[in-house]
Amino acid sequence: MSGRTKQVDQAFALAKERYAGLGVDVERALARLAAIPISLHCWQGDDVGGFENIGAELGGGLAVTGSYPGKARTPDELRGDLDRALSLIPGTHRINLHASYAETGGKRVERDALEPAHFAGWIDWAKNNRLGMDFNPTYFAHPKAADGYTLAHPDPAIRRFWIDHGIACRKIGAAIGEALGTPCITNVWIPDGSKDTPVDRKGPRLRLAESLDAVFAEPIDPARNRDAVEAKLFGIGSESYVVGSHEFYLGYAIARKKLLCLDAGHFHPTEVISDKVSAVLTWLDEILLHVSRGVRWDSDHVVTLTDELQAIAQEVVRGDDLDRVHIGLDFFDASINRVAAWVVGARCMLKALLLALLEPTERLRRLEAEGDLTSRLAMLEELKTLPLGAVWDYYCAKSDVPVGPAWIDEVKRYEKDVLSRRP
Ligand code: RNT
Ligand code: ZN
Repeated sequence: MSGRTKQVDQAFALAKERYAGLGVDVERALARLAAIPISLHCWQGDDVGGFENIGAELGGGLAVTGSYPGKARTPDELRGDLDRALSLIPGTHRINLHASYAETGGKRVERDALEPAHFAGWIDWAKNNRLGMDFNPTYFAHPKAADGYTLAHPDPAIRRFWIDHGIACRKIGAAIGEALGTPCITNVWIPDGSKDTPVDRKGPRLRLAESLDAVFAEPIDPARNRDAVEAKLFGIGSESYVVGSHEFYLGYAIARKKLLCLDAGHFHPTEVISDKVSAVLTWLDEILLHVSRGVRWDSDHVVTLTDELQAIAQEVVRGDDLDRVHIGLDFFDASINRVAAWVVGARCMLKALLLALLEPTERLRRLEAEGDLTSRLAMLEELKTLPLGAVWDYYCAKSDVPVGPAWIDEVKRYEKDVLSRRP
């Protein structure tokens, strides 16, 4: 066990007693935590670049700022960086891949012609590392998306191209799920929208519904692939109107039995997805989360242990919905070490889940039911300073990943030996 010291063990033993005093079974919480996969988004490793080299701007309202050295330039580099990040995150996780990360052996393959074979490198790697994998069609960074419209485009030929891309991606998703023995969540997000006030808000939405129906026409075994749709409030260049808004996709997901993807940055700044989890799960079987951190806007900052992150984890755990909520990360920061960004975000997500799993929820529920709102408030605040850190350290040690800030040294070493040698 890396980093398992007498100090870690002793602190854990004391913490365990402390939690037991509140009726919390720490070992059970850790066993549950170990079973929760976090889907690590490949695009943090190369600033959403992908490997197509078609010279198109990122577009789609996506913007990555910063120029920290060492970004991955090839699939092998990206997988190497992911390997390093995963070695610093306790538990068994998943990788979230975009279609633009296909390996086409130097040949130009159009997005509507992509096949599972173009992802064989990723699938083999995931298999060897016992990772599950999720997938996303890429509806941006492409000449046919340059005017900001894809599945809702007024030109039927452009729509057809993007429908075929969606169809190809679901087949790739199914192949991934089949190969890895765990369903692939294939998430559709499109940038379609308009910078200034449109006259026709209805037409594009009707076209989007029709295009989505065409993408999803072929039934696929949910044991292999499950479809998700991701809404958004606004983007750079789509400030006044987004075709795939929250109401649009919530309705679509319910009507067509799809997963709804809730991205933490895709709502009004005072709106939170933690409150939406139980609301949408009343009507949907499963959802996908894109856990992100907006700062003043949908800025996609690295996820940290904020109140909202804790609230998201609480909602999933308190609702006993861990098997209905798929947790993925979605942020991109090029101003810091990119491997560290993954590790910070994933470790924070796991800490938030552990915090929720260590909560004496039954006791809190009882106080609430009895109308003792004074004790509920007081208890919730007392819980915040319980020895979570001692339990987390022990979990890291037991999972063979560095305890506490020791992982930073590992990333620094990797930066010196590997990342800094990338021109
Ligand atoms: C964009 C969406 C989407 C992307 C990724 C790269 O606003 O959040 O999920 O971040 O597909
Ligand atoms: Zn997202």
